[in-house]
Amino acid sequence: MTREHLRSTVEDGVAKITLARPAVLNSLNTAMARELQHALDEASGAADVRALLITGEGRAFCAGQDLAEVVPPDGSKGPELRALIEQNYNPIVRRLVSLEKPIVCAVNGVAAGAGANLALACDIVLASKSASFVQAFVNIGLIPDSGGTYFLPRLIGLPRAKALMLLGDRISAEQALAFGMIWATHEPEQLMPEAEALAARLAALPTAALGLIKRALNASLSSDLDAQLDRERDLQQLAGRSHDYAEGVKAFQEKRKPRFLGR
Ligand code: T3D
Repeated sequence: MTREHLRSTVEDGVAKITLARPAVLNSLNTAMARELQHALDEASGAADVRALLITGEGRAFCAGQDLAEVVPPDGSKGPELRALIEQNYNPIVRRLVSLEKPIVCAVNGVAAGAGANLALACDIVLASKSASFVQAFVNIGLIPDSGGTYFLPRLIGLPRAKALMLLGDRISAEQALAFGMIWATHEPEQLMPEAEALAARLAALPTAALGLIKRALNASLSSDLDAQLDRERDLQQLAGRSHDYAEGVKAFQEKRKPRFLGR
């Protein structure tokens, strides 16, 4: 598939996806949303990909929906946002969450609206100290989508999520870190080296186990303890059948570093 609005490369087990519409702060139009869905599918299916890294080109990570694309309401009937969300955004969020490989998000600049929430759907979020996050939806009369009302209260608690979403204020990456919304911040010039090193580290880990960890944690958000204990038991059974489990134990016994193959 020809990609106009993003770049994707695979190197040393890491698929790097760069949102690339910098003139409009990498805001998502339909073509770009489809390209991102496709890039995630490709990375999911590629045996040589063991971790993903998502970032943006230029001074922004992603400014959410491309507001030049949506049809302004004519007063009587608004645009079909239900279809837009179902076709463009929800498939991306579902892929990010269900993809059984670790996804690092390097937030290089402002992350607004759906752009902020796509970042939060990734597994480990790093941000440049110059980056910022804004639940911009309310500023244009919308409600947060792309999983924001699911992820944000779970990440930072209801009081903070409510204030951020009701007010639409822009917060710094440092504030997001203090809230527990993201994993780490880095100086702008250090962000990509740190993100690449982290993705490379994840790509060398036992990929099957990482996928099962994601599956267990996703389910834990809506499970009770009994269901989660059962789930852990069943997923551990699967992990225990992997090559990497045998290798991990053998390496431990032989007092050497394991060589995980990702299966
Ligand atoms: O269809 C639907 O709306 C439903 C789907 C909803 C999902 C959503 O994501 S809704 C939320 C959509 N996003 C926004 O409302 C964010 C809009 N942008 C901003 O609030 C600000 O641009 C930022 C806070 C992100 C950054 O501010 P700042 O001051 O750093 O940059 P700027 O000057 O506002 O923007 C720079 C350029 O990018 C500018 O173009 P220009 O004047 O240089 O030609 C601006 O128009 C453009 N831009 C920024 N965001 C978008 C955009 N163009 C199209 N769509 C955008 N979202």
